Amino acid sequence: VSASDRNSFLSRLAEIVGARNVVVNAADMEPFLVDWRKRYRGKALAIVQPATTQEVASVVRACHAAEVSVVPQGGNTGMCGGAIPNDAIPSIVLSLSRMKRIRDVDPLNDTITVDAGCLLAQIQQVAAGVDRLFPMSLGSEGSCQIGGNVATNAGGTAVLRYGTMRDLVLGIEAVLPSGEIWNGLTRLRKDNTGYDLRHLLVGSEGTLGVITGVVLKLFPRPKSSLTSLIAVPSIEAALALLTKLRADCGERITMFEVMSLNEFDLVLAGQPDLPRPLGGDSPWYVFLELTDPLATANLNEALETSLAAAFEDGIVTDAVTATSLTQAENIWRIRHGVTEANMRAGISVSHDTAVPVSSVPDFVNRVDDEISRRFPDVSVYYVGHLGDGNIHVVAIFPRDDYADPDHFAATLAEVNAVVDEIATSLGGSISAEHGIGQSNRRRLAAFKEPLALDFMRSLKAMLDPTNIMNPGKVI
Ligand code: FAD
Ligand code: LAC
Ligand code: ZN
Repeated sequence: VSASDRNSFLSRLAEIVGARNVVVNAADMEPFLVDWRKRYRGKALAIVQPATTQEVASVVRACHAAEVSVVPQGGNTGMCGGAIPNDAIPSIVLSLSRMKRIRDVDPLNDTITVDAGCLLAQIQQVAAGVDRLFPMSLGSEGSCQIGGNVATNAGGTAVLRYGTMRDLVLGIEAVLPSGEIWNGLTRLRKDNTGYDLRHLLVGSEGTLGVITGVVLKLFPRPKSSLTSLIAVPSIEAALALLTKLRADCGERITMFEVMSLNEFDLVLAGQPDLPRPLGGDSPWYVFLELTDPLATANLNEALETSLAAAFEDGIVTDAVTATSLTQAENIWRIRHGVTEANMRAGISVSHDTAVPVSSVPDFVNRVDDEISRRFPDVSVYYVGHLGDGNIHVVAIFPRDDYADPDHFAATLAEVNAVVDEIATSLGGSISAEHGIGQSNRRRLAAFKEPLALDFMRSLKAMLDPTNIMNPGKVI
């Protein structure tokens, strides 16, 4: 872009959103141009921060006219570099962070309608304020945005009971690559009027449009809840426990997360203020939450009965149930401390595999065997959402051994291939909840059915013929 074209483009943007909302200064742009793990760094002509859907539409049209691509960005907490420009063509980062209005709360319809830039935690709080629950729960909830959650079809710890983001969205408003505003903000629970554009936008990672508003489902707020940390001797035992608790407690199980001992130790080593809730070492731990809408539900008794039988069967060796909110929070802090702990431990690469729940033990055992045999200096840790069959294999490469970027990249590709091939042989997916972004494009091309890839490309070409929306991501 010539300097004069660039200047007239930037003035046009300033006319639309106001000069102070077009950031061009390098230092101010910096936080928007690098992902939080510092894996990806990009360039942009500007960071543009519109305040309304109309402004987003005008910005997209201006980008069209100037042949500049649009990279939507929410809280920049994504795992795959999707919100960072990849420099192939001149880009702007379109940040939704000024769009934080709660548009409507309807407790009778059990819905909330919000701007896409609302923080996830903000929506949880507004829902609680009308005695409802918005159940999406992520370690990043204080900084990720609901638009980002929809664009990545986020998962998290409550999927077992409430589903992924896709299951929680009733309506979407979006600015399409053409600059047109699609008003799909329906508050309906049933609507069979043809193809559903909403489901195309969920998980599209900014490649099919800018999500500007969403309608979300609300649920009854649990009045009883219980958190327990349970020691189990193996991943097989963890699965047997899940099966037993499902039979005994049904839908009261809201979270059932697993962690290997080495990951548990790693988190606690980095947070000396956190108490170790159980003495001794166990190969695996289960993080359990039970909830019930009844204030009088006796969750403790239900769990004790189940656990007593599980002890007898040898699938549980120890357990502690939180007796205070602080104790419960401290248990969950261990679960949510994983990502930080991994970053401290070395060059960490977190896989995001899904396999059928029944195949999780097979998956874990095969990955363990293959990686320890072929890459003895790479340590493997596990954490994940067992109830969803979604296990994060965390491979940590010692910084000293992998200081050479080419050596790291080559070994990483081999480790990825091991994990992906085992997953695929079990009918699994290479990305359960984090998405594709920049990181996983090659892996997607290698493991997705060619017909499905062709279909995705055709859809993209139809909605975005000039490829201005987040190019170089997903496909
Ligand atoms: P960003 O990172 O800003 O963007 C992500 C992608 O969405 C990009 O491709 C971007 O272009 C696109 N996008 C963002 N906003 C819009 C929009 N309005 N319209 C169109 N496209 C848009 N993820 C999970 O699924 N489960 C977890 O358990 C989980 N735990 C995490 C824990 C921690 C500590 C951290 C840091 C992250 C975790 N994540 C998890 C990943 C991340 O928080 C989610 O992917 C989240 O949904 C991203 O939201 P964001 O607003 O930060 O999006
Ligand atoms: C988790 C994120 C990394 O489950 O998805 O902790
Ligand atoms: Zn996860």
